[in-house]
Amino acid sequence: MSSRRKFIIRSTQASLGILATKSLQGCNTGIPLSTETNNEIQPLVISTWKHGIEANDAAWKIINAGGKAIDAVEQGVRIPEADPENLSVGYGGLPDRDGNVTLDACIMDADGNCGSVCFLQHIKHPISVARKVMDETPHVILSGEGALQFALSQGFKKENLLTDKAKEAWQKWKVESKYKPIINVENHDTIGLLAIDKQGDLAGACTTSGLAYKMHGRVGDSPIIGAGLYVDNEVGAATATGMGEAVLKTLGSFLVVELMRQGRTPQEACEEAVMRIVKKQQYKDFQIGYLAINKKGEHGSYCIHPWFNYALHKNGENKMYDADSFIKK
Ligand code: SD4
Repeated sequence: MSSRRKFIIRSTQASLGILATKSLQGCNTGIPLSTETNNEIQPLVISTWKHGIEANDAAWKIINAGGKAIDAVEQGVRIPEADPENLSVGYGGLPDRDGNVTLDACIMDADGNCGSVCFLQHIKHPISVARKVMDETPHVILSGEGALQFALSQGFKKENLLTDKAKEAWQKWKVESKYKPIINVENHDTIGLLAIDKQGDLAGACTTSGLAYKMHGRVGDSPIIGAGLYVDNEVGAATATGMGEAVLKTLGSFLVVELMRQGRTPQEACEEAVMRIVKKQQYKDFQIGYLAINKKGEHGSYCIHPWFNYALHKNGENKMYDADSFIKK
């Protein structure tokens, strides 16, 4: 058996182990809170995948203290960005096929301001560079070398982001060099985090090392406003995870928010956005997961394949939930 294949199997087993542990810890299924209605402001934090629990905690500290959603989302996603064990975000992210860790991130606030960096190397916290793009420049997106130069000019430190663990995984991949994204495993763990603060304002952040072993220079959906993330303070917010190309082709997060504007619930909007992909693309080969919230504090989630999960911090609890899926378990 090839070492790449062994790696995939090991990854799958590890992930199943995580899922088993999660269900023992009381991971909830379905979308129990998504149909509730409430006229009062419901502060909340919601984010993709299991690393969302710690990210939500950091974001919630700010929300709970009366802080702004935009600060909460930035601080929240910095937690997985700094975690060397996390193979898909920031420091420790799996590299492209040439061994370079290249990062994508974006952030958006309640006033429609946004900032983004893509194809950024050597900076541990791309989300904070994206925030600086938003706050300190007249632009929305900076990329590659220009984004790096900007980050350095803002006092960010140049670092080696390729950890031994990620390097080892890449070296195993190189034995076969087959580009085949594995659903829910290895390639899919972007963090997208959405928040409502006590003033009722929304914000979102999305950050990733992108698809593992991608072509050098590839940019996914995560740093593209409207694709990986969108926030409209009158309506709601959405974020995406999974195969970025499919989200880019449908401008998924913008679509979800626009569907909510037309009266869909967050759940209905996420389902429709997934259906747009399912109808036209080879959906069996990849995963897409959407998360959405509206102004009322209702949320929704939907994915193509089972096992996309998310963390929701609301009403004093921070818990994992499994999203409903187009393909059933
Ligand atoms: C990308 N959407 O670069 C990202 C990858 C991802 O969970 O979300 N992984 O295509």
